[in-house]
Amino acid sequence: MTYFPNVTKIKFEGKDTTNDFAFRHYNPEEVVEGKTMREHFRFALAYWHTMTQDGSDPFGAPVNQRSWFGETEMETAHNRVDAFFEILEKLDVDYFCFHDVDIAPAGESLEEFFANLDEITDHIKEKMDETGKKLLWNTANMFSHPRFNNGAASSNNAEVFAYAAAQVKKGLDLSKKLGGENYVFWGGREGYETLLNTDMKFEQDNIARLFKMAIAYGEKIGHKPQFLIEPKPKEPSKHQYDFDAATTMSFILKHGLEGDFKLNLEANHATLAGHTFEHELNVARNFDSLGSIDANQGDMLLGWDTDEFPTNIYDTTFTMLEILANDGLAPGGINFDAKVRRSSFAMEDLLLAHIAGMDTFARGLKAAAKLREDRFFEDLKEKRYASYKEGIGANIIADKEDFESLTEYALKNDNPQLESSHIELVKSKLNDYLV
Ligand code: XLS
Ligand code: CA
Ligand code: CA
Repeated sequence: MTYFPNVTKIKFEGKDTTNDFAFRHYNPEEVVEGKTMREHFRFALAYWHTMTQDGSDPFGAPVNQRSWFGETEMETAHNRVDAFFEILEKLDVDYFCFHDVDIAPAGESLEEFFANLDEITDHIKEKMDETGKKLLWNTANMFSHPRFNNGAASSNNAEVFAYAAAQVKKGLDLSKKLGGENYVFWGGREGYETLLNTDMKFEQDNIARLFKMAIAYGEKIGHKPQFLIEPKPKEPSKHQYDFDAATTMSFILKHGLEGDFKLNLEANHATLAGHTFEHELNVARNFDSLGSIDANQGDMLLGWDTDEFPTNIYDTTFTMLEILANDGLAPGGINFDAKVRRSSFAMEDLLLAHIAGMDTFARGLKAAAKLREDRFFEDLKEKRYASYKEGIGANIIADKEDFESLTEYALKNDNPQLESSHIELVKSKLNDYLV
């Protein structure tokens, strides 16, 4: 049984190919800066957008044509596993990510949910052994069910905290079973509606409590994936505690979680927070905490999380510059947290959309590598900060000056001359690298 009978394994054919089911820029074996593209990207597919997203929106019914529905929920869940691994194989993608609820039906009780997860992950494990595909990360969906109305670890209700803990424990057990390399926490409901009834400090301390339990449990079972927190400023909650990279780092440092926890950054979440994605990546890198990324893009004209496939070369170039400067993402990777537009409802759009994303990242990588080879930004920044290379500047960064000595200097040199940035020229020259 195959779900994509008309598509064979997608290969690199170069930019002049007329075959839509081919990579035009992504060549997994091509070496850039000493590593193959496959090693640079560590691409992953998101189970939720690929297998369970149905194309519905707040105004309309499901539209996605999918051929994996069976007679029962469990039959559908098993069919999805087969179809998913076929997609991974055909796209030549090595990794995948999932929420617990994406892969198995919730059933009537937590016990039944866990039993369903065990059965489906047996199937996933078989497929992994057969194909060599790997789990980049899994996570617990602690935001969709009504019980999480007021949060999971940050809920005012202690029974919800216990339920969330049980879900994370199960997630770590499954991570161990499947050899997961990272484990993600995204707190969509970990935030608040109004301070009128909210003890923010209490709620945040409780989130840290749950995270410390996760570290302790990982140590206990001898399986500690890299823990990742995924920031997002809003949606579904109005105020989400993990607003952006900087806010999340202050939480990590305040609670002594550094070392065990890094960041999983998503492009569309960055723009929702009023930042560029490269800003978020740069902040994380400055804390030595860039763990993994969720690749997608938002829409400039829409103020919500549209999770579009990344097709903007400018953005992927800046993303790859940060990733190269980070010396890669491993054990993290690039997860396509992206969904096809509602009008792309055909089965094959799942493949075409990922091809588009992978090709756009390949172009970004090549442009970034060329910019680095030419020292485009290095030379520019070196020149811009040149005043710290000698004289008073060199003394400042060598911590040899103080207020008195600097005042003495300023009194004699009270007319600093600035140089123009020529920023339009820089942007115009940069464009030459992108086409
Ligand atoms: C939602 C988030 C979510 C996380 C995993 O906006 O992107 O999908 O990546 O829970
Ligand atoms: Ca995400
Ligand atoms: Ca998102």
